[in-house]
Amino acid sequence: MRSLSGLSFSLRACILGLTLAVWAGSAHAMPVWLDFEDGTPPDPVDDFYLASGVSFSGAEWTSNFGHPGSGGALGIRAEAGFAFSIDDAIVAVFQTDVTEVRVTALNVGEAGARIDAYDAEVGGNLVDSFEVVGISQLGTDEFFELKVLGTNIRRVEIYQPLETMIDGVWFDDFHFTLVPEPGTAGLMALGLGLLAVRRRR
Ligand SMILES: [Ca+2]
Ligand SMILES: [Ca+2]
Repeated sequence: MRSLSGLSFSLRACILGLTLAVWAGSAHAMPVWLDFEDGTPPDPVDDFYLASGVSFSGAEWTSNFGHPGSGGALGIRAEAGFAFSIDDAIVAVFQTDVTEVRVTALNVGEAGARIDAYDAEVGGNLVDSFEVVGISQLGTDEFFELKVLGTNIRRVEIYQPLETMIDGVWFDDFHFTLVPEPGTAGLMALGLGLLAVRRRR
């Protein structure tokens, strides 16, 4: 087998670039955590976290009222109110693909709480879903972490799957893991590879 030093400069640069591209794609998945402590109830969340890679619709800030499961003073709820259906779901659209989404659901009772993950900003295929139902009617102080996994999640919808008039829920601590755009990561890695080869000459 030929040694690496026997290969041409451009081939070495190419190998290094490809190696770095693989490394960048696997190692640079970026976890993001929104604690919702930086808003004002009852403002809509909308594009407040766009710089973090996500935009919301149908969501507004709420007090956590000190309930167990709270991460700090504030969380989010549906703009339709604490009790809401899929028609008024909280929708989060990600700027790039994400691999994992987690959110804490507070005071989950008989109407439950559910998260659906899709592979497109609108429509698309259902990638994963997670549903919980509380033990008591109102679910006071019952909280759960909802979690969905996939390779290409672009949107999640969060709602109460079972309709009742009085059991409300709200949410806190929204986590997701961003996957870097392959094009960007690959170009960056190729650039780094060429720089590394130049420095070695
Ligand atoms: Ca919080
Ligand atoms: Ca409830």
